[in-house]
Amino acid sequence: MDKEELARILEKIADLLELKGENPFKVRAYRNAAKAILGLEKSLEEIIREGKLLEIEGIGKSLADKIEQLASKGKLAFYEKLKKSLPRGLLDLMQVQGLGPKKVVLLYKKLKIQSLSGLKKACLKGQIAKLKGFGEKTEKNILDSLEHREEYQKRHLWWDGMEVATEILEGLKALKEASKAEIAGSLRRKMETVGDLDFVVGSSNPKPVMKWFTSQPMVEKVIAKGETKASVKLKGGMQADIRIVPEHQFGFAFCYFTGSKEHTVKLRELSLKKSWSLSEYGFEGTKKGVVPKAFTRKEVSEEAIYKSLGLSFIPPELRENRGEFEAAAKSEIPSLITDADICGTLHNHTTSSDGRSTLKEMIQGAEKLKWEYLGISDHSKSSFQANGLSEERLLKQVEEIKKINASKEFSLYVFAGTECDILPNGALDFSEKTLAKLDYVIASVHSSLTQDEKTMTKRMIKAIENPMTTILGHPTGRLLLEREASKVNLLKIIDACIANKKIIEINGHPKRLDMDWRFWRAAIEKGLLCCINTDAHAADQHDYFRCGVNVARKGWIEKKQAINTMGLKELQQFLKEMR
Ligand code: DGT
Ligand code: CA
Ligand code: CA
Ligand code: ZN
Repeated sequence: MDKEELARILEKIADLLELKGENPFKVRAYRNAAKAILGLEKSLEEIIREGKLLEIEGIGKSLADKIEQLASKGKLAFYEKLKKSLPRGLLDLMQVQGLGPKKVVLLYKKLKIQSLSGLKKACLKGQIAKLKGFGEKTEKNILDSLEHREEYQKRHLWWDGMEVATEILEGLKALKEASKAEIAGSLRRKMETVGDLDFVVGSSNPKPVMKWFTSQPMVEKVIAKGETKASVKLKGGMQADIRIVPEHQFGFAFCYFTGSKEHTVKLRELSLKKSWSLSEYGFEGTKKGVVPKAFTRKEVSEEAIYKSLGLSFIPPELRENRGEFEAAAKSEIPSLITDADICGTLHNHTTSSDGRSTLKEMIQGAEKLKWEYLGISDHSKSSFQANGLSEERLLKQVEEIKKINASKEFSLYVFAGTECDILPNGALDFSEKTLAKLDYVIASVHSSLTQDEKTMTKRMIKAIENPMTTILGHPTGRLLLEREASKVNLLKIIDACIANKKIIEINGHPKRLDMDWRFWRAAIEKGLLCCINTDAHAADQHDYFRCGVNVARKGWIEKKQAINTMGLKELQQFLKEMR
């Protein structure tokens, strides 16, 4: 068992104990243990062997024994018994936003609700609103939350999809019968979430390719299988589609299955203007038009397809029918930012707040990417759930960073910053005097996320107008497939940032991708700059910058529009001028 799995079980035990109304200290001990174990660098075996469990606050002999049993046997009688003592669905109910253990127990006792479907039925009948302590607003929120959950379950984060798809792609590429194999669909377009994974293969011998795809170890069930197309359900719940085409049709199929649907519909319209009919197989002549020889029976690249329609190449990220055709017709497709343009990131946490890697580990992780700098931005004091830093601890960290820079121990430079809470009234969590001692300030909302749009917008604009603010962090607070965005007028926020010469972050954490790519093109045209960050909470999360770059590319952003493409000297000067 690995640490993550163990921590998950400990959290479940805590949930169950809470449902049973157990002593809060006991419940907290399990939650603390889960968090503490995740935070330790060593493997679970080492932690146990070295007796580190007992050093964790709140872990006594009996809890340590249970953890050891779980770790060694993968099972725990206490946990099995606990699970059996309560209806299974109650834990699911705990996942619904706004339902804590007390409310879940009440719903069970009063209305015998013990499943998500039961909860939905009761909402639709208006039974929840009538319960004491619930009311109509709560009922509406529960119903919304249930509906979102259903939507969330149909999709996956791009990062997770990519991890699975990369493995499958490697398998396909290794087949000698597959002369070409690529990832298509929303994954290739770098959408923030994906419904399924799409593969296109060029092959003159599809049979063995199909056989491998439908019987690879990751497949749980074959949903559909023909000679050239198939759909499978993978272990872990994702679905994957494959299309195998003759090699010379690969370019057309690749383009068609990359989509988006809106984009390919427009491509087809443009083809018809030339009197050609476009499909996944190629151009076909119509009554009025004949397809030039160059497009038949010979391999045609995507570039050539766009060129034949009078368009410059459209990068997959822009294929959403949101102005890319007009730009491509005028050869005005921007040269989009790339991973290689990034010189460092500024939104990073350490063990001083809720990160899992120490300051030095975070730096070492960033060095592997050959960055020139890294900015540290731990949480501020009001984020007590994230162990936010007091003024005193923050200033100590600033000193530590100064020492590290002076020591030349690392090849990259460390900026001292903070992720400062924007309090419910729009004030920042630290005084101006304290903030002035930092290289930069990321201002973010972490509390009162459900304020109404007007209040939230005003609150954030106040923070943007604060002269100490440098960057606005994750503007909507959304957690993809988990929590909806806060209500905020982003157009007003963008204008306020431009007027006050402030930066908006592209938070590249796979769950956030906030501000959303759909807002960036217009914002950039008005003069807004972005900073591509990762919100890394561990040294192995620096790689999330790739997700941030995805968002930037989907937002038509070029290198010069992201401040962290500047070299060290230039960025130092830039940040100084912003203070
Ligand atoms: P997803 O899976 O919901 O994240 O989104 P996509 O874009 O990957 O959609 P998917 O997997 O249904 O299909 C992949 C691509 O295949 C899609 O982007 C465009 C093309 N495609 C699929 N169905 C149609 C269709 O009915 N008409 C057209 N024009 N293209 C289609
Ligand atoms: Ca798809
Ligand atoms: Ca598909
Ligand atoms: Zn944050």
